[in-house]
Amino acid sequence: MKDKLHFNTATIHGGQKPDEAYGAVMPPIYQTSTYAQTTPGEHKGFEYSRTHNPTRQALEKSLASIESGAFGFAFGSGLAAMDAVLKLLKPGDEIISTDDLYGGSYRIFKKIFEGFGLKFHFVPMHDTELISSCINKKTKLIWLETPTNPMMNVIDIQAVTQLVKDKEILVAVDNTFASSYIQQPLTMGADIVMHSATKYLAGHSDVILGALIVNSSILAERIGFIQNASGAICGPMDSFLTLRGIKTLHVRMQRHCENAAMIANFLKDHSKIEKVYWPGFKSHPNHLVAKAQMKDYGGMLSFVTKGADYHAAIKIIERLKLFTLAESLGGVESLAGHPASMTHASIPKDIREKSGVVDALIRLSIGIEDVRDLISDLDQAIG
Ligand code: P1T
Repeated sequence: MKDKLHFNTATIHGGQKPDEAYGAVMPPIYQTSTYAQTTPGEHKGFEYSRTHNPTRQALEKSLASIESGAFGFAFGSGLAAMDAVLKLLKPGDEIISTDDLYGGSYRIFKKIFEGFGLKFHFVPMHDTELISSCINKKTKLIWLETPTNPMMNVIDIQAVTQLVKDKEILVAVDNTFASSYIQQPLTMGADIVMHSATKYLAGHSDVILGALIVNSSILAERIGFIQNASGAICGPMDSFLTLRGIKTLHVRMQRHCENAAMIANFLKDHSKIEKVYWPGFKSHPNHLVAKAQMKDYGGMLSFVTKGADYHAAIKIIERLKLFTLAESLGGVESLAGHPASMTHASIPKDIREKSGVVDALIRLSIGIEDVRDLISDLDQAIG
């Protein structure tokens, strides 16, 4: 058998083996904080669950496998995973980040780590010259989200990694919106992949969890140290749920993508809709990059109503019946969100509007229901 599994096999078997105690096919939920030692330092490889836990370890091996990486780390949330990446840096270091990103990511950058002496530059990353113009000797990290939340901009990962190839600058990719099914940034030269596994990886809106995946053993050692020293780990039950979610990632993603494509086209042709943001359209400014870099175009899209009318947008959201108005994304059920007042409210209005997050913008996370029911719900809500 080949060493490297195809993706649809890696989701189910990658890094997994039946449990050694009783042969359980799914790793048991090892709900324990500590492990018996026969004499100090003599044990079965586990001492304390902040450091290692067998259920979390099974998930971490799965994460590494589906991202084509060597080492996976699981955290209590996507933001806890980001926090660990930022702790690789020191005061005075500079970070270049995409200007269109999850509001909570912007908040941890500006409201937490800026206070510890890190400096952030936010730039639209489709323009590599703009990125270059921000690079200096203090630059230590490039943070990119692609597709971006919520404007669905697509950033050329390889172009960014090429830009810093000979420099000591880490490239980290937040792969939450695409999921490992659609793209694997480590294969494009990125150093770190981050996930809010809360979303597509877990896939059922029942867990909050974050992930980091890397190839370098030096980086893995540093991240492992931070994970244990700062302690923002996830529990065994959440590890189990995420592992179970990953096993169906490929089949769920196929349906998310199919449904989103049909809904994007339905909205594009609708007389009351001004603009639809979805990278599968030939007219999308980054369509060619998306086509080359992504296996499919994902399950997320955003749109604005004609005349960019805030009240019309809110009415649509309130009239939706199948789509639930809620934060988050990537679960089997369809959700609608109002980024300006919900997920991106922590970004000052003038800054978020510059990247397109206007008050009339609606974001949809397309689930895996029958697309005919989703379209009819949108149709009645738009009116
Ligand atoms: O919620 P948490 O697991 O901590 O993940 C944070 C996060 C990081 N990166 C991206 C791209 C995200 O979308 C998120 C969380 N986003 C939402 C809750 C949302 O509705 O957009």
